[in-house]
Amino acid sequence: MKFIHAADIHLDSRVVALRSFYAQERVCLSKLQQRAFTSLIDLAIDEDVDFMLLAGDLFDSNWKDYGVGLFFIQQIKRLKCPTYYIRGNHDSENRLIKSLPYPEDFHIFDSFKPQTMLLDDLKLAIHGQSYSHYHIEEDLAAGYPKALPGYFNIGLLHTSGDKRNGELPYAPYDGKLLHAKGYDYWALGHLHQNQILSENPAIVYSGTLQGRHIKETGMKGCYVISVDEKEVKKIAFKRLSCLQWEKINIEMSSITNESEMRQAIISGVKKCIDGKDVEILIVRFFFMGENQLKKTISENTEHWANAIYCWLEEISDKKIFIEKLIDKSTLVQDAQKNENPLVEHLFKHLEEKVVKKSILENFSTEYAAIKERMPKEILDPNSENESSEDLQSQIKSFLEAKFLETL
Ligand SMILES: [Mn+2]
Repeated sequence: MKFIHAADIHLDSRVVALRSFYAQERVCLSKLQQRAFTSLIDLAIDEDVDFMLLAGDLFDSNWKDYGVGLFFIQQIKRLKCPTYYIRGNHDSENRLIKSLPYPEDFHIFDSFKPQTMLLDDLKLAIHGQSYSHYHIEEDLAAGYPKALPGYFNIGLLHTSGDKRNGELPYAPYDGKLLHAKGYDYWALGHLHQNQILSENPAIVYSGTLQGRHIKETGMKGCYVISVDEKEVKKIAFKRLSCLQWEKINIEMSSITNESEMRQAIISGVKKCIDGKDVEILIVRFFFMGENQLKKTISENTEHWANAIYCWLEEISDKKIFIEKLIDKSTLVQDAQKNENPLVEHLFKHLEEKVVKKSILENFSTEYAAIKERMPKEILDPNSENESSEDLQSQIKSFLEAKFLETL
């Protein structure tokens, strides 16, 4: 017997994460989500699995139109095997208002009590419970029945993890109790990173099919599980993502010119793509350590971003995008200047993620010029706008020079 365990597909999520400022071409991430799902169905057909499990968050929220539902049904109908699905927090019963008639072989678990579905010819029992609403704080697994003797028992569960790891918001389970149920395989959903928590019984998070933002780095996909004589023989990870998010650190202490920067960038990117079948790579670069260059990276982000695009053209025909450049390096001369306690005090305020209006206004002429070019949300101290960090760093360098002149 062979089956697929997938979860957290978030099929309808509108993913716009790339800043068009840098990118020469925009990537339509939602189309790529659909491609990853098509690959999942292709895999199920190629592997000739007996059934497929979807452990929640198949959809991100109520569909904005029926397009995503029709796409899903068209794909799921290609399968020659049944699919078993529990709703998670994102696609809980009260959140998905729109619906379509699903194929007969697509089975959804109840949300008001645990339910067991049997496939007698495979001697298979699947236990599960859907989410009725977004926040389920109770331990759903505690209510699941004991393993059915003589059957291969699977628990389908959408959960943020083991209670013993602290306060967890979504149906946390008790690890001991999970073992005590006597199941053979626990198919978990909710965490987007694939991981095998235990082998006997198998307790497994499949992760998402494809990362949607920079917090979801690395390869994503699903597991194909082979069972023989009611025993799990193999849990094989299959990559399904066509795009990959990565974070790359560039150590600035050994870079003294552009050519060395080029080498560092190229070798960092090569490590991410060499030997991997990545079609699209989206990178966030972090510049760390002591900056030997005359200027900070953030003083000339546009130049560096475009220089990186030129270097990447040389090494790969893959599509590589810069998600963001984050400068955490310190200029060597900065370190000397900062010995002045007054300057240090000023910088401390600026680094507090809030542009202190009162301080800035002491430099009213210079500040007025910057302010003109500043997006409104940056000036709002409650804003969480991501570009504010870059901008603050630019302001910091500019003010540093001006401030030292006045001493
Ligand atoms: Mn979830």
